[in-house]
Amino acid sequence: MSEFQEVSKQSGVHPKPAGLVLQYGTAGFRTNAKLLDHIMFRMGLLATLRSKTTKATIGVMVTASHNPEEDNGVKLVDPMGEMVSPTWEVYATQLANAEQEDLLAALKDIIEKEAVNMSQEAKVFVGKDTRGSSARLSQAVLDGVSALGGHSKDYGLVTTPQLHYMVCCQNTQGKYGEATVEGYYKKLCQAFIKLSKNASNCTDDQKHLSVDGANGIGALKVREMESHLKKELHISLFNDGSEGKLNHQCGADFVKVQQKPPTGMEISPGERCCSFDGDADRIVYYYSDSEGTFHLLDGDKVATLISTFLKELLTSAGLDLKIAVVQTAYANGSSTNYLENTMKVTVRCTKTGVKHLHHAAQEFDIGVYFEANGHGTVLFSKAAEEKIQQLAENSSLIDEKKRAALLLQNTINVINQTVGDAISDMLLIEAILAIKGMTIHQWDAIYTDLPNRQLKVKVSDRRVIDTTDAERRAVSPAGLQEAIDTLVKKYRKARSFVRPSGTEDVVRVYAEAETQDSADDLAHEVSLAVYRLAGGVGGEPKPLH
Ligand code: 16G
Ligand code: MG
Repeated sequence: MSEFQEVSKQSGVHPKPAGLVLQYGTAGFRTNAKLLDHIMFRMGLLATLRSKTTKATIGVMVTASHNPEEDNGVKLVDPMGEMVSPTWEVYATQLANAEQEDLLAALKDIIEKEAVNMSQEAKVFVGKDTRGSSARLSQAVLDGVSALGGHSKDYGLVTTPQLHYMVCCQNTQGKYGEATVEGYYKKLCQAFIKLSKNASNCTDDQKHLSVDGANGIGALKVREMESHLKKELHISLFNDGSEGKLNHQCGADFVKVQQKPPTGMEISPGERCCSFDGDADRIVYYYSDSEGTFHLLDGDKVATLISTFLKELLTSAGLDLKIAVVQTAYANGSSTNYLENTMKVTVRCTKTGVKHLHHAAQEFDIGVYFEANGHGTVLFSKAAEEKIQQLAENSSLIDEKKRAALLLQNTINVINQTVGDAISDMLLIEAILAIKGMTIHQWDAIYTDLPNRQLKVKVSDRRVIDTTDAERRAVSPAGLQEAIDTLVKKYRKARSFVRPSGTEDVVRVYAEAETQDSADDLAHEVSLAVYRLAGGVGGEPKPLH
């Protein structure tokens, strides 16, 4: 068949370094950009096959998110804008690791297993971030698509969530919106402006936000969007990529992990600030108080703000819809406690990784999901959307109900339901704060985070650690969970867990407790237990203080 000849020929232009083995990890392939050319070409092939089997458009995003500039990576997007299904993650790994001479066999194996109809048309949307290597690598993806006779559309520079959005719009025949970047801005900004009109007495101060663009794609796109905001939000953009290096000492991951402001940003006391990550699918907020102390508002605080807002609206609208918040083990214990005991909403805990949260959130009428690191969104079931829609269109309603229904309707429109989206989350958070007339300090004061600490431990094989109960308990190696339980008992309000990282060759340790010293000590002691029981390498982990 000629398409296989074409694949053979083209794959010679994108050869695999012999012996190199890479895994489709938690969020796709990610490593040094120099090692990725063949991966990109092959993901172009795979996306084409996926498109043929689903008879829908598939997305391929070239990005390494919050990783350093030198790295790159690729994420596949399924028809409804969600992450690619687990079976196809396995195919991705197989195809990526087939040696050059075995590529056609690996490809044919997938075609056979999935009974792919090769005469079916295929369409693939491709996007890329601002990394120096992204242009070359996204060309390799396009080459892969064309080698198998697929059609592609190159969106060029877009955020990851924008590409997810385009794929969903395309496959729902425009019901979700128009599959253009312009259409994305229009939909989100119109909804944001309608929401903002509900804010009474909003001062210019309240409308101001400082954004750290991580020197990446998010910065470009915020600039592009600004005119659509019609001055309802005044953004000061920092780390816009004009000078600094991508993700270097800035961005959501840096701010969350280091618990300090990014470099390159001026912060006055009480001023609202936020940071995006390198592909703009995460957001965290922060401010510094009058004493200069830094305060971080992470994904847990965002989930609390959004779910409180939605719950109040449901009550005002008289709608009986079940709302839940989905978190991971990393969620601060205070947030879970507040949500369950004060807010009285259902809280679910899943394994780390967006796809797990996303799936759990789909089980509810309204599922708010956020990882503590700032990745998250809100999902509305079809039935919930319809109920809200009906209510918003009902002209006989009294004022309060009508207002609540309209607010819910515009919330649905401002949210990117395909995946966590820093730009969309930012607009929703800004609208909620404006409507509630809330300062960032008041938002922060909803509950107080328990002090916490994260550490990493190097072990010879991190797979010896196996966990259960959404990664909250270790089942192997023997004795580790017992050791953790004993250590946790020494401290007040303490909790700790360990899990093998899905993106780095390390074991991660999390601890929280009543005081920072206790959290630090507990994290250190647990990391020593991991080192001892799970085959630590490279010298014992050092205490932090
Ligand atoms: C990836 C995940 C993120 C998760 C992180 C955990 C997506 C889009 N991203 O970045 O959700 O928090 O991995 O990393 O799923 P770890 O396994 O190294 O701790
Ligand atoms: Mg990201």
